[in-house]
Amino acid sequence: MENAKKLEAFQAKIDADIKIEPKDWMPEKYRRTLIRQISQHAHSEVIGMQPEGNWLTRAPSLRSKKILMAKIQDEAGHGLYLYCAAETLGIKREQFLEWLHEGKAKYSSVFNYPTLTWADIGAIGWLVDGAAIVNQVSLQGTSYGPYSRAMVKICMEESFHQRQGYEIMVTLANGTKEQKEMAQDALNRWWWPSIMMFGPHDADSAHSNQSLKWKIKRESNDELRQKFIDKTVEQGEHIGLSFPDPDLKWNKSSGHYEYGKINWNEFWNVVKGYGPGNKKRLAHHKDAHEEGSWVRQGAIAYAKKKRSIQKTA
Ligand code: FAQ
Repeated sequence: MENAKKLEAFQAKIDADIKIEPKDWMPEKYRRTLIRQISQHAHSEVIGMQPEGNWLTRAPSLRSKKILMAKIQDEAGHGLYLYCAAETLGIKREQFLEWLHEGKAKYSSVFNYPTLTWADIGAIGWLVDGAAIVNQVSLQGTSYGPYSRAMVKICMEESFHQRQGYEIMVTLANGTKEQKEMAQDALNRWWWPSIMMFGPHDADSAHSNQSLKWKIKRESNDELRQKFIDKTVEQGEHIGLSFPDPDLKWNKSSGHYEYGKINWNEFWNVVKGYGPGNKKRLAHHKDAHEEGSWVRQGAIAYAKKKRSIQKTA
């Protein structure tokens, strides 16, 4: 009875758009859903540095190298905000990493694809960050306070990322025949994985109904996917690129683009760990974590020392 009353009050708060804060009462399933989603989001930001990091030493100019380096550092920062937001739900960061390394936690499917040419860096910024922004702008309105506030800061940086990617695509599309072909090839390979980022269709989405009711998610997977497609197709066509979907067409009466069938077998295969880069991405993360242990030990020792000096001062 007590619990039913608490649940009712909780839902009333959500319905009134009042943010839920870490010390507020929340249903255990709400807490678990947030832990899953926010930590997976954080892992995506961190693992997402790998495909781009692959091109840091081969960026075609000092300018493009500086911009890419700044962008990748931003992604690390996003991961850290998100781990902090997830930690407010009572789980330690070490646990999140353990779940990731054991394959119990996911990260976005899109980061399991390889970056074969410099144009892929353009395609990631334009498409992957473009898709991420659509999702994250929506998540600014999520009901959990720390997640919502992290999203506000992240979105400001993410729009710069999308522009740096599009700028690379514009330059290549207006360059030599070979450069334009490179841009087209990158779009061909990244278009479908970017669309898949939004997750399964609404009818097959296990968590959407409850997450929408609790306003953890503010729009459904399909609504967000459609928004992304509607705004991105024009950008591609504007620079003379074509999309690898023969069924993509503008529907005047709905005011949206129609698109072809998504290959869900490919999506689930990647999600389950059998994509082109899953093993490599995870192995690299484990190695980097191991190699960085001396930094963590040093930081902890420094913090302890500082605390003890402050106590005695
Ligand atoms: N990849 O019931 P739903 C970025 C899983 S950040 C892998 O619809 P939900 C920045 C899902 O976890 C990109 N797994 O799930 C950047 C669930 O499995 P589970 C990351 C996926 O949570 C750019 C199952 O399928 N953004 O890119 C995927 O309600 C460039 C059923 O699905 C976020 O994480 C997928 N794509 O909706 C960084 C945004 N989709 O957990 C570097 C926050 C679904 O029960 C470079 N997350 N699954 O085992 C969300 O908005 C949601 O979690 C969704 C999925 C929309 C991803």
